This record gives sequence, structure tokens and C-alpha cells, in this order.
Amino acid sequence: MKKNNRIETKVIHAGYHPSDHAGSLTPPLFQTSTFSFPSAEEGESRFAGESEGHIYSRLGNPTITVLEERMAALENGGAALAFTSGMAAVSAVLFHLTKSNDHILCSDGIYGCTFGLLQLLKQKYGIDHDLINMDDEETLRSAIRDETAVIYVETPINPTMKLVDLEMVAKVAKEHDIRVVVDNTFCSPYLQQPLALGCDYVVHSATKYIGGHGDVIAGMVVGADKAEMAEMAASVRKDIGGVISPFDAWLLLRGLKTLAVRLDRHCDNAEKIAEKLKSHPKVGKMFYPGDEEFPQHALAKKQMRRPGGMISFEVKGAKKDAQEILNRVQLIKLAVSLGDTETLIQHPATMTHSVIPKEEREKMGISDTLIRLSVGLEAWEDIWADLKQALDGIE
Ligand code: LCS
Repeated sequence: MKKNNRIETKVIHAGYHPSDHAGSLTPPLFQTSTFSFPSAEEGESRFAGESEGHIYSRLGNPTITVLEERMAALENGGAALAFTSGMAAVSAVLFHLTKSNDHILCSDGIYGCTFGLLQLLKQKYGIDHDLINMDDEETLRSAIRDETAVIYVETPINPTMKLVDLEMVAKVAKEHDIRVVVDNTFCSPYLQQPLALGCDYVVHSATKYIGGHGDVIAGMVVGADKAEMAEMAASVRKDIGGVISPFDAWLLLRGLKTLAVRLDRHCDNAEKIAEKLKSHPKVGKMFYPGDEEFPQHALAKKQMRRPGGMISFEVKGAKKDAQEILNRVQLIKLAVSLGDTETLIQHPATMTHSVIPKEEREKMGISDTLIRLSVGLEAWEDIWADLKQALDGIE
């Protein structure tokens, strides 16, 4: 396959050659834990890294390799590693890049379990962190310490949809020799490519848009530098061991084939739903990068191909009104997760971000009336009809 193929083509072909596998059109599922060696000498040379054959599926498996090569191609990275969950991917990259007493700078909003992981790193290894508003270059510069090893960014931030200017962050980080890790879960490589903007690592909860069908928990790390990724494979991934299962890798490869088609439809539907939500009398503030009044609309246009399928909004009223909307939807499913074919709705303050203390949560912009919607692939008219009846039903 040509390296300069478009992403719509790469999602289908990158990293796989049918001729390597008896012409099988789709990558075969190597559902095996181990690989037999033709001789003791060959076993010795594989363990010594002198020959290329497989050893054991925690160290490498042909189905997983296709997924990793495909994701590296999609993010324009040097190499990728697949993990058993998004959190396994996030923790692997942070273990890889930090040591005791280092410091991590974070965007002022992150997924609840990533927040939990940062507390754990602090308690156990003295790795401190600060969550800061990265809107302004000077604020970012002044928050950097001698011990800062990583800048960790979500953009859009889950669930407030705030954006971080990746080109600016990468530029500042380079001046200080700090690695930038971007959680690209909300966009997928189809909508945003952090490595092309100068960042060093991308992580994904592949559970979301990469898989796309709500049937797998998985994670990915893609690194710009192939040698650094090889080190990570040989240490953190091998010895902490959160490797994806071959079957889950196969499901992700199947999901990825339709990434571009799905994301376009997610974006089309979200555009329609946002337009309707904005003029509904029960809706207060809406947070959607595609909205012309969204404070970072220009940045969205600069670094995202399209605004994505996620919308958050505040309900006029109190927590009980937000909960009532969640109780009234029928077609839309009341569930955490996102990026699935089904439209999902949830209440971040009591669900995905409930582990974050209330005061900190409110600083991030997660109020008790905030609702997060992952717009699915159903007919947008049906999604809206359901949401409208739920909104109309509150006092
Ligand atoms: N990063 C982001 C931005 C996420 O939204 C999630 C999960 C993760 C990492 C962790 O991935 P996992 O281990 O679950 O594959 N986010 C969820 C959410 O918003 N609702 O349910 C899970």
C-alpha cells in the first residue's frame, strides 16, 4: 500500500498484506497464547532478539501486529501498541515516561479514571501533577517545573468539550524537552492528528470510536518515535502486561474499516442535534466545538477536520431535572461510554467524573446540570424526537 494514501483508504488496508496469509481478504484471528519453535536453537535466537518469529502473545501476535501497524499509519506515528483498555494504555505511557518525583502537567479537565491514576502516581511514587488552563502560552510556561516530564492533554476535554491548542503546547514542550501525550479518544485519527502537530504520543480509549460498536474494551498508544515505542514494548508492555487479546484486536480491525464513514455520520448527526438543542427553552449553555458561538470555534477549525459527535449541555434547573431527562429518554440509551452506533446519554457529575471531588469538578466546568450526549448513527430526526420529548417533559 502506498504510504501517501488517504486516511479513508488506510483504515481499510494499512498494515495488512493478504499475500502473507494465504490471500485471506481479512486479517486472520490468531487466537493463540503461544507459538511453537521449530528448534531449540531457533527458540534461543528469538529470545535473544536475533530472529523475528513469534514467541508468546503477550510479546507479539500477528493479529495484534496488523492492528498496531494500522493505527501507527492512521496517526502518522513511528509505531503503536495495543492494550486491554484505554486506562491500560494511559497508565503504560505514563509509567514509560515518568519516574519517582517527576511532575506531570495536565489540561484542566481529564477523564475521571485518568484523574484517579494521577492520584495513585502521586501517593505511591511521589509523581506530582497540576491541572492548568492551557489557553494561554504564558500560563503554560510558568507552570513548567524542572521536574516536569510530561504534558498530558485531552482535547476536546471529556466532558466539557474545551479544546487545547496542540501546536502551541508542542512548541513550548520542545523548548523544555518535555514529552506531550494527547488523549485523542474524542476525535480518532480521522478528525485530529496530534503527532502531525508536533506532539509525541497519542493515546486512545479504543473502546470508543476506534472499535465503534460498543462491543470491546481496548486502548492504544501511538508514538512518533519508533525506538521509544520499542523500549516501551520491551519494558512496560511486556512486564506490566496489559496487552490486548487477539480477538479484541480483530474486532478493532473490523471496526476501523468504517471509521471514516462512521465519523462523518456522527458529525452530520451531531451538527443537526446541536442546532436543535441550542434553541430548546430548557437548554442552558451548550458545549459543542461546531457551534459558531463556541469560544474556541476557531481553534476547532484549525486543528480538527470536523467538530465530532460529542455534545454537552446544561439543563435549566437543578440536578433533579438533568436526572429526569436521563430517565425519560427511550431510544437514547442511558449509559456511559461514547462513540458507539447507539446514541448514549449520561450525567458526568454522578457518573464518569464522580470520583473527582465536587470542588475540583466544578472548577473544571462539570456542574450538576451538565449532560453529555454521544450522538450515534441512528436517523438524527429520531434521536431529536426522543431528546425533545425528554426535554419537553421537565417542569
Ligand atoms: N480517555 C478518555 C478520554 C476516556 O473517555 C476514557 C473512558 C478513557 C480514556 C479510558 O478508556 P477505557 O479504559 O474505558 O477504555 N471514558 C469513558 C466515558 O467517558 N464513559 O465511560 C468510559
